[in-house]
Amino acid sequence: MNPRLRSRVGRISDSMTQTREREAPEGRIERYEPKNIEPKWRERWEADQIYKTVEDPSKPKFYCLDFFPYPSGDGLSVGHVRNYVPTDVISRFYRMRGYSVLHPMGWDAFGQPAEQEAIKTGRHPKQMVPQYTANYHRQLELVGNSYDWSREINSSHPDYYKWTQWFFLLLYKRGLAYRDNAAVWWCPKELTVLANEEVEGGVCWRCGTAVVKKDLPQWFFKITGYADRLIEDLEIIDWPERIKTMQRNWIGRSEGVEIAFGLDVSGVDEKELRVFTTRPDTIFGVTFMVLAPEHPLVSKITTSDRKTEVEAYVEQATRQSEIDRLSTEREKTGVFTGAYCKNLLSDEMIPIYIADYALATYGTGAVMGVPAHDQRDFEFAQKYGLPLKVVIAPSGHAGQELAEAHIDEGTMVHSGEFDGLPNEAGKQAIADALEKREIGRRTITYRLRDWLISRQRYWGAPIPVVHCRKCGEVAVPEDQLPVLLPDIQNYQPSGTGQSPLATVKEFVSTTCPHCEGPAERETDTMGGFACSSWYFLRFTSPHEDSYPFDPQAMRYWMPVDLYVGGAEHAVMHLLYARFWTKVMYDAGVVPFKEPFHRLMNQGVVHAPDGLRMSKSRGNVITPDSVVERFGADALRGYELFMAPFEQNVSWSEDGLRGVHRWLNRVWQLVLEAPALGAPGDEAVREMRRWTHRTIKKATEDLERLHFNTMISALMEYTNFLQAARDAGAVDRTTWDEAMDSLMLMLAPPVPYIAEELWTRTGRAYSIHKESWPAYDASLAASETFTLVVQVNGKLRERFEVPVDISEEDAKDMALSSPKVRAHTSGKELARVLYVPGRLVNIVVR
Ligand code: ANZ
Ligand code: ZN
Repeated sequence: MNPRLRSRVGRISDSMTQTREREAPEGRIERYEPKNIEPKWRERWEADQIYKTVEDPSKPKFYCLDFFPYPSGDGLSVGHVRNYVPTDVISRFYRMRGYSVLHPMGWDAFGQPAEQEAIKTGRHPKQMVPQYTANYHRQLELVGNSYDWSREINSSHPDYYKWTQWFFLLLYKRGLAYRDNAAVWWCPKELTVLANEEVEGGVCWRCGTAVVKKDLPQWFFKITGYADRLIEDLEIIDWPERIKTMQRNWIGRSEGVEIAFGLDVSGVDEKELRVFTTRPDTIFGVTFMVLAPEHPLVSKITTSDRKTEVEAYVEQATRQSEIDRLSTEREKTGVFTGAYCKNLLSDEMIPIYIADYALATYGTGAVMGVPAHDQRDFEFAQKYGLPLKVVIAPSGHAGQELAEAHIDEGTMVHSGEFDGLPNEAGKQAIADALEKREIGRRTITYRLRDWLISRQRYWGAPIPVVHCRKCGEVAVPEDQLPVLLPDIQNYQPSGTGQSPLATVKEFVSTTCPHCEGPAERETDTMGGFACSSWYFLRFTSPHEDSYPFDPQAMRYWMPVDLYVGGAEHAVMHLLYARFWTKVMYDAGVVPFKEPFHRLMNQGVVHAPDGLRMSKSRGNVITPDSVVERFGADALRGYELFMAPFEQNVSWSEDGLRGVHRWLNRVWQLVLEAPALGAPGDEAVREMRRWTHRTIKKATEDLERLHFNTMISALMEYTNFLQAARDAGAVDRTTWDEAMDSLMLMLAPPVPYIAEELWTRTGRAYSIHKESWPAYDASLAASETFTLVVQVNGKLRERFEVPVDISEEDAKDMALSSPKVRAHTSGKELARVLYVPGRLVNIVVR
């Protein structure tokens, strides 16, 4: 909790103690008892279907979506609730403001996590999944979330995965799904393919056997074909900068040059060795060459006296994981092949080494070693006694001994005709020279690899392809979908590296859709990330059965306006879904390029001890236990109040109790009629000002997803009303206005108590069908000033803000304004300065 909030809570709980002492003896009013009201409303709302989606084309729409969960056997913790309650509050808020709101829920039920858990607990996933989803459903209803359950979807149902297969075919037809051999980890003892995560330090995590890389046919989606657009379109979406950066780095676009070095080894056909470099300006500083151990030239060029050593090195290197090999911490190792190549610009002969820090799958699999200007090369050269040649002079320090590589800018030296050029210009000059002599060409490489989608596993959507002896690979025609996942008892991985489906004769043998001759079905299934790459479309019309979605409904609802989930999905799901959407856009299936307009990552809730909640630590807090003791509203209120939405926080029982006490006070305040009379003008004005200011604050806070400050504003408002009531007479109109406003503002965050108080005070069921209260700007803005926002000295935005606005709020408002974001997004924030009472000055680079 930030210090500012803590001091507010301090004030609030002080006044709470006083109030409690005063109220205790009265006893006229029934106690606030969540257990007596929450189940009742839950049933009533459900029976009346008050949250059913209304698709009204005359209204603006708001599509508010949570990452659809994989329902695990442990059920939801209060950490998950931190994701689902805020989106529920937003959905309720937009509904009250007259929007058509789509707020659905469904289950990411296919894939490895479910299958793994089924194996562990000795059940069949088909029986296990419905139990788990039922429990999630129950818990989400318990906390009072307003989903339209008639739109519930489940990715493991045939009426869903039929369309996952349909999208596979769409990619296939567009040349974006293909089958190719890929090197995968293989355990020679268990005879099974292992995922990257299942290999630790070169051995199988289960049996400890040294693993090997094996070439097996696998299915891929060609996401690399979309690399540039996946980077470019980050500019048009409102996502956390952190996630955008992770995606950019994951795609890893590098502009550089591919350079040929001359090769003249007797008996070897290849006459050149190509490297990829982003630093052509350092070419005169090359003192060795490094090939990846898997490079196809290794076995050809190695001289006979080096063979034994080289083979031994290759053997152990291929067992290391890519992550280990790339680690900068690790000591560099390698071995000399005995062969040389020629630097065609300097005519020098360069010794060729192999080393595991060169990756076979990046660039050309070969690196030109420039120890003076690259740190990895520097360490390698130190270890193997290779010479250093400085070719970029650090300004003023030419010729000095280097303690580490000089990777920064400088002037070119010892580089022939290029001497004296600043190295940035030198990059271009050398690239030009290489291109002119046809020994190099400018090129772009990416870190991103094609998306490996096939799993030799049971619990997934079968890949809709058959293999025909005559026609080869044939796609299953759309009208034959779904390819049903057969019911089998032995669904465990087979140990042969093939999917368990391969043992099911009735499944495998089929006829070719093309020639009608005998054919065999593909037995691989799709990994779960295929299912989650389009589910947001399905929610727009989940019962449509002639197409993945109803195009009209899709056009009305999409794109998703607010998407909320954990940051751990930054480069998998969030990249895959963007890729599929672009493919759909190109195919004319959807009219937009990006599926999720705005993305937010909720903060993590840690256990009270500050550690991650986990079953093994036994520190998981469930919503069930909290609701049982304090009610769902206290749980919701506390989840919203505990910290800014995107900030991590530790669970605190005291914090929860504080919110519970506040709800008690609200209960008393609303139900205990004040002494009515004729107060003075000033008192009436003061109360109305508080009412309208609070509505304004709550409205703006919800628009900006500042749930914690919204709750604290409602707490302060409660304090004020209590004090005003206790101080003397209140007139009926002003009090009713205050009560209406208070309850209506409580409806999104704490829906049960809001409904109970609303109906108890004679207002008409249901408060959740009412409109959000409007505020009178002149009353609300009585004590405000115009806050000006500048970006790099230019005026970009103005706001009317309260005179006592905090520095933090002023900066937040400035930075979250769309007009300001248009000038800051994609750039680095160098400075944000607040001049109280005047302006926020933002400097970006
Ligand atoms: C010479 C050089 C000199 C390099 C220098 C850097 C600095 P990014 O920016 O990530 O794309 N490289 C090329 N292929 C590689 C491979 N298969 N495995 C490991 N490293 C490889 O990195 C590009 C740089 O990574 C390339 O530029 C190359 O080293 C190295 F002062 O070439 B450089
Ligand atoms: Zn055929």
